[in-house]
Amino acid sequence: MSRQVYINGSFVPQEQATVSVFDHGLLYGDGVFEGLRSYSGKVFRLEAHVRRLYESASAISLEIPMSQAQMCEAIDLSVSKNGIDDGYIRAVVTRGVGTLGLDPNRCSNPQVIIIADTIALYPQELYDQGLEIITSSVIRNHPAALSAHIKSLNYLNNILAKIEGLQAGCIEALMLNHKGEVAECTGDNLFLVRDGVLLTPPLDASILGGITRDAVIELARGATIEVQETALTKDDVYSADECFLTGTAAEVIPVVKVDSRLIGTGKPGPVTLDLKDRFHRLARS
Ligand code: PXG
Repeated sequence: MSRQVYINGSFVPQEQATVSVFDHGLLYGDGVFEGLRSYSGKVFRLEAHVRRLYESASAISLEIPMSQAQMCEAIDLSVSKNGIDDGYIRAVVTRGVGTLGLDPNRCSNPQVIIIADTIALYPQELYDQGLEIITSSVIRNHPAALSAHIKSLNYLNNILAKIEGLQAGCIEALMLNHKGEVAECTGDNLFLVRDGVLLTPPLDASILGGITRDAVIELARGATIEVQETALTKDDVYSADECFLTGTAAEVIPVVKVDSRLIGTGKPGPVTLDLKDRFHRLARS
């Protein structure tokens, strides 16, 4: 189905929604993005996603030529115009057209693009039985090279880890940071359960501060589950009672095997299933 794509203030059929080959988003991955989700036509935590988009842009000195409120409106409008109920929305801001050189100051017209589409969900079986993942040999970018907090159009760090995961037959792969600590997966944050306590790497462990991660931490605390944001090692993962991932597309998904080792009983655990249900209800409330 042809979508109406928002591009720089207008909606155009997707076939006409194009960017220049001189756009630095294409030439250098110079830009930022967000992936959002709508449930029954309402975007989940829209303001938080838009805030993160603007923070990413600010971190790369990219000025988005509209306010956060206008961006929220444009995202809502993209969902309603396309008649999307349960969908996935991609908001992209590129540096715009420049020269064949790096200088971002030669780019003057950031491109603001919003695509609202249906969502391709992971098969139900993976939620029921849990995922198997591997640890990738590709570490997360050093924070002094490219902060994991910036959701930039350059996702090669994650894509290289994803390729390694896929080659091993896994749809997700765990990435460590430059200190050898657990960071996150290629497009999802990671949680463990140990002795009834929920553990997840802190924001300074080279992770993206996931919106789903925030929601799950709030839900756990609301359910009087203790949460600790703390540095974790691969051994903490292997010896955990439970493990799960969080992300906009995946929501909460159990992990039952890491690097061929069974986690806990090898079946999704009770805390994971409880939080998965709580998140499912929150997102659809
Ligand atoms: N870490 C990384 C590196 C991410 O890209 C998350 C964690 C989870 O964050 P949220 O805010 O979604 O809870 C992400 C975001 C995809 C896809 O198509 C997924 C993300 C980004 C881009 C594409 O699966 N996940």
